[in-house]
Amino acid sequence: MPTRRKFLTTSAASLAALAVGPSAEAVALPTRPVVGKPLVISTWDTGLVANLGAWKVLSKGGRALDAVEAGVMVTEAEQNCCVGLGGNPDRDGIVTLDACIMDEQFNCGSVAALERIKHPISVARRVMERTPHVMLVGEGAQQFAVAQGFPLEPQQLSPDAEKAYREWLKTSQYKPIVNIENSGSKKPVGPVGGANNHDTIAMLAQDARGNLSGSCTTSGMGFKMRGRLGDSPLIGSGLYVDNAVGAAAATGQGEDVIRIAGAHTVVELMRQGLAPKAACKAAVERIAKIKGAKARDIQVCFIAVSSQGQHGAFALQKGFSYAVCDAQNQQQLIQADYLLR
Ligand code: SD4
Repeated sequence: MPTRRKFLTTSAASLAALAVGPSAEAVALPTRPVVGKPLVISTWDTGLVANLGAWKVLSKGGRALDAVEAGVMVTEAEQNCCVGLGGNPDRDGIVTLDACIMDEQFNCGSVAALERIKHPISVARRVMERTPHVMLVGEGAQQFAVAQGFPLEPQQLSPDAEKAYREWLKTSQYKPIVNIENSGSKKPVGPVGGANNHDTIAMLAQDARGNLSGSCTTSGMGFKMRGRLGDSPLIGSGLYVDNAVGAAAATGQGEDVIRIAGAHTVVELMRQGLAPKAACKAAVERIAKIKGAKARDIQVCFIAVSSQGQHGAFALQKGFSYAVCDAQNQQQLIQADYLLR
């Protein structure tokens, strides 16, 4: 492990202190390593609690696909979080959600611009498993979700989103904030610091059989144009899994992740022999080169896991953290290395 990385290792007990609402129930991690290599990593500090949801599946020998769905569902259900229906709306005041999921056999599913559904990740999985398609958007995605038995939630903003939207309406300027996730503009959630301000969670898992899967779910950039999609629901941009090579996922300025088909690029770089962190770094460098001086206005971050179970991450700017849970090290929040000094 590079010495520059600062590790924050927390026990399951101290993670209980992070608990917010019913979704953040503490899970006792096994005291002995589980046979094989279960591992889950996810973006930002909210990943710590989400990883526990995934760990419930992985620690019982469950499938990586089930783990990455269960893990991000924890965050989607969080009332006080920007991921899911608690997130910031588009500029018309409507929350629209994007999500995708991919398994170890190149099966994938996605929904985008989905309204009033609490668990877009589960709808994405249904698209994967129960339709001949990969992606459903907007009204069609919602119709499918309802037909599959997902309840329609009320169309209303969370108190925090309502407040943020009213504030935004004063200028109506679309100006994404670098590291909004860690800006502290919302209530701090616990001893790891940071703020409950995430609009996205991406998660990658490897199960005891060595199979990889990934998920990504978001309310997208706050106050975006109506109909705007970012990288998060796009297989190859926000998420990609090739079981023989590795898995990667992105968070940050979606437009710039899309420009380089980010997650797929990271996986292809691993295929060429780069370790996960080096592959993430090379992808970030590609974006920085494209953006030039404007790179300082954005944040882009990648996480990756190789088929051998190594993990790594890299960000354009300081301030990105990712959460890791494995049988050996228990829970860690790792401050990712970054390019712009
Ligand atoms: C998007 N990539 O919609 C998402 C936003 C994000 O941290 O990841 N923010 O562009």
